[in-house]
Amino acid sequence: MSDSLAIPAQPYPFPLPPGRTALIVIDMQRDFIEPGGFGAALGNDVSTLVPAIEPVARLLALFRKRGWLVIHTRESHRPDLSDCPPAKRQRGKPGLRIGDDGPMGRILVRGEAGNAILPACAPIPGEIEIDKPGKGAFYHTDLQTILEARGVTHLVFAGVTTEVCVQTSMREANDRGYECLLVEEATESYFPAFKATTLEMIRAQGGIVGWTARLADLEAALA
Ligand code: C5J
Repeated sequence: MSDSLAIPAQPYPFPLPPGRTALIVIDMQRDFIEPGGFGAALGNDVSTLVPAIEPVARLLALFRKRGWLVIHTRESHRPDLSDCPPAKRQRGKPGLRIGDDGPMGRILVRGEAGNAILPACAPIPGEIEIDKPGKGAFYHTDLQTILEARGVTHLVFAGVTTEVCVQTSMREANDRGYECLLVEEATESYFPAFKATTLEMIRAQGGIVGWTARLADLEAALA
């Protein structure tokens, strides 16, 4: 692809075509990153996700500066929970289940305070916001229609958590023919070992799911 930039990445440089690349930021929500949300209700130490905030904000600045497409997702359910299968609501033994009242409103429900994206990573006018009832960004959403309408072929991924919603979305995108790059510092997991393993899984076997790159390398390539 002659008009593409070569981004230093693993397992080999990622070809980034400027007019056809979008940033997709997965679930940088209070429900996952702040105490009192869904992540904490599941017994996780939510502070493990905090290191992703600043790199995600830098990535947003990078794409905004160039006027490139930015998409944000939120894992969320309708207030009547009609899009939340019982298998999802009842899984595990959380302190609070999806739909229960928590300190930031109803857990993982659309429009509640806890469901919002953190101010540091919040969408600005013109950016696309996708509410998704599943882990994957394509499941029961119009993401693919939006990408096709814009002629997007390459996706740069960031967000939380690495091995759940980020990896699921990246695999969905890979199966749909998108070239996918995950920015290493701009994603975190409640389990550091899961993050490390997910990065390895993505880029193993010649990039079976996609590529991973350091934020500084992407910033330098786009400078
Ligand atoms: C989880 C997510 N971990 N956004 N959601 O349940 O990764």
